[in-house]
Amino acid sequence: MKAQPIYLEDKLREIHESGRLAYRSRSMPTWCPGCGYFSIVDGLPGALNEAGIATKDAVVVSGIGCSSRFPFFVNTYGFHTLHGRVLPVATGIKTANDALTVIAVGGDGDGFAIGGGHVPHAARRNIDLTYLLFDNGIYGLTKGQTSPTSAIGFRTSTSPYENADQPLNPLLMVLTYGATWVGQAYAGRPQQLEALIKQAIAHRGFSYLHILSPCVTFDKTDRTYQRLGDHVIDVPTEHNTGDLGAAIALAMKVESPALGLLYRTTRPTLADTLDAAVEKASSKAASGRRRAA
Ligand SMILES: Cc1ncc(C[n+]2csc(CCOP(=O)(O)OP(=O)(O)O)c2C)c(N)n1
Ligand code: SF4
Ligand SMILES: [Mg+2]
Repeated sequence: MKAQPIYLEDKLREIHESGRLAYRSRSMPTWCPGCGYFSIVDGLPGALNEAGIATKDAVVVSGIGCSSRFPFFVNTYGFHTLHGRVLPVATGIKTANDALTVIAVGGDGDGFAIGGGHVPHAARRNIDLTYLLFDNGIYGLTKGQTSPTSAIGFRTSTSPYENADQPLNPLLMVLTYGATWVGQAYAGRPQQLEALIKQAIAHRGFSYLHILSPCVTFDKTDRTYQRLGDHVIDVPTEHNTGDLGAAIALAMKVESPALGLLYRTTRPTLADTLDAAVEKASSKAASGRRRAA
């Protein structure tokens, strides 16, 4: 079949008419040209637009890192917090106003080094948040040190003789922590990434999307587009997304990262648990008043 030409004017008209630009702020991203994060800053507006979530009803919360500059570049409410503290702040926002769509974003360092102690609790309490984890396997903002997800053998300024530390497996961790929606995407596959962000947001409960993303400035050897592109696979069609054991087995295949939805289940959220506690306390107080009368 003959390839059809794509005209810039048509593409621009299509983008303007889609409505997704309403979710982009006037601040242009300050990331290095080619950084994987550009796919995510395009994907989240597309997903929010498709889902019909108004900009005033969404809050994007971040920690500190190149990834955590994200709230500046989207036209929603935003909160650029402290390094590693994205989840506690996001939890507070969601608990104060359950009507908001709260999206937590940040890097592998932010989420699994300094902030690593918060992830299990957000997952086990099933807080109705979406956590987009931008995993470039490096500390980008501070100019290229090893992170908890850096590969063995990776050379950086802090591992000049090759990194010898076993990397964490965040997917495996969140699955065992009790996350109720777990998926993986790759910045080099922007359409799939956008569709997965949309699904993650639609899930009621703690949804975790692990996004593999190259740092083109400080990593010329390991997590490059070339290498990731050669290794990623799709979640097999026969995979049962309700089977935790099967999801764990897939998450352990780190040599060929599986893209798509790994696991989904339903459980009461933190808001449900708090509402039930309020209900119990009110009926106890009412029966106390009846006894006193
Ligand atoms: C309390 C504290 N410790 C350390 C730092 C320095 N610091 C800023 S960002 C960062 C790591 C960023 O890496 P990551 O979260 O993976 O984000 P990326 O830049 O790769 O997107 C560090 C160590 C800081 N800002 N605050
Ligand atoms: S340093 Fe790396 S992670 Fe940071 S903006 Fe540049 S390419 Fe992206
Ligand atoms: Mg990083």
